[in-house]
Amino acid sequence: MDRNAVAAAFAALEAHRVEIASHRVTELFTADPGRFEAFTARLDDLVYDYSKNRLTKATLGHLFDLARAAGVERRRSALFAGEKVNATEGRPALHMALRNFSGKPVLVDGADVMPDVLAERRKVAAFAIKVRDGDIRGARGDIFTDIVNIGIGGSDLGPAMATRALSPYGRPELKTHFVSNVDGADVADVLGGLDPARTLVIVSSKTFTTQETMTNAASARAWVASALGEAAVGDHFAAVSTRLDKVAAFGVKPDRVFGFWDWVGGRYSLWSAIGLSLTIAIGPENFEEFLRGGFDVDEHFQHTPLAQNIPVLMALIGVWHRNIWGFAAQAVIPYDQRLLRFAAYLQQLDMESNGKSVLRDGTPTPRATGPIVFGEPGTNSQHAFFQLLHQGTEVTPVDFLIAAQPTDADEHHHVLLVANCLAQSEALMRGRSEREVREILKAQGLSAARIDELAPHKVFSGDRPSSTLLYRALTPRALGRIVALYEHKVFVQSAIWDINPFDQWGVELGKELCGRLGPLVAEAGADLKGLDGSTAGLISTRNALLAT
Ligand code: G6Q
Repeated sequence: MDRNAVAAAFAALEAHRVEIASHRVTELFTADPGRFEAFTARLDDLVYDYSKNRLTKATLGHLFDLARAAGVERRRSALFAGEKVNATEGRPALHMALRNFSGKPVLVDGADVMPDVLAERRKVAAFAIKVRDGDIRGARGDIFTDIVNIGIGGSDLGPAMATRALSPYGRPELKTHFVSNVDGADVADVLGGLDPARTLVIVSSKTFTTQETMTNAASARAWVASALGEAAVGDHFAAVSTRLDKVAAFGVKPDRVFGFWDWVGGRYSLWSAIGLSLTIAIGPENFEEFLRGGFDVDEHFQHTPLAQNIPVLMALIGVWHRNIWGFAAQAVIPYDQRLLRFAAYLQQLDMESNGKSVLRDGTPTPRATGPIVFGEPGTNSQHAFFQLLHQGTEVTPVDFLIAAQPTDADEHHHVLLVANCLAQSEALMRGRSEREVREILKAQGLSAARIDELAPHKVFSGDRPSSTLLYRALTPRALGRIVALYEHKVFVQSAIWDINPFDQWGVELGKELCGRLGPLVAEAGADLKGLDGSTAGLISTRNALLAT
């Protein structure tokens, strides 16, 4: 990366912002009838419309200069070549190998990982088919009706998000549940409604040491053992991990242990055996379609020129908003109830990857990095936080996601859903001027005094940026594409900001302090000396509450 060239590209963008700040996006549409075509990019039936953002061809020119100065293409080559791009952990980030259908090898330390990847995928598929067909059953011979995935973070969010998203591809007689929180209410609420004789528990943990997962797995193990006997445990558990030694110690049968590799980061592991619960839910063929969607995007990302490259465009527009306009947050609003967990999934992908304050060389970042990501499906979010998006003092760019057609849902509902989605992005862009408000109120017959009173409250500034991802339907392949688009978007932004998106040291301190506080919380008379006043005070107060 040429830091001077990057600084110069940022300076050029700053100057350019001043030039275009006076143009409203609606004026840009009036001036250019071809704006929609010019500012959309396509990947098969998926369309990325970024025309409602305040930008022009000149803006894109400056952004591509920035991408080149930051060496985005070189970083992309390093990523796909298996270089140790995760330097602080000394690892490559090769989740793309898990969805590689090119037939070409993927090398890690000079060895092709594809034979192992394909063998593990076959093993997962065979196990999933046997569970779905009732060839693998519980200890008493019952067909499994419920699958419980126990995991957290990357070992939970991806499978939970995708299983919900692709529920029409599942079978009603086979339900999937997710337990993640160390809060005992989570495991109790899920297991409370299930019959242990018909339940298969999958313990998903890359490290097989994570406190939450190990605690929940032990509770689930005790639940099975107390209902069916200790000897039944092996028939009701499977595990996914990179630490096969630790899994064996837990007592899972060796042929029910599925592995992956340390070059797959937790938040990128949905494509690996961590997708076991999803594979059982939707079947191996649909899971492969999901993988193919990811591969479509890997090919697109590697071989499409920057100007039509969707993850590159998503990333650059994000940088334009974050660094040049200073917008601190990014909303993601799927108009799809089955993408209920998508924002949570994306929060981890984006905020754990790019929530960093030092460059790859350990020096402080000169500019803002990852935004705060949040969201909820539309239309529900319209009735909750959209007020702030339309009239609040913070401008928050929005990504809308919408399918052209419903999957297994009513057509009439879907027309209303699409209309709502488009109405919101239109409203954010157009706004409503005071003059328009006054005309409307006058036409309604309001008095001049009442119009004066109400008008300021009904004004919308407009020019609030949004992009829309439109795809034919939320199929496994479409979901694979959407997930991989965001993965590469986050990667491109990390390249521009020169940060390591593949580590997550920020989650370690709390874990370490929890290890120290655990015994102090557990033991009523523990010596609290050395703790800060608040922490010690809260422990003592809790003890007092427990004693009364
Ligand atoms: C993801 C993170 C983190 C991880 C969880 C679970 O990138 O590494 O969210 O997935 O902490 O870890 P285990 O899979 O090791 O239990």
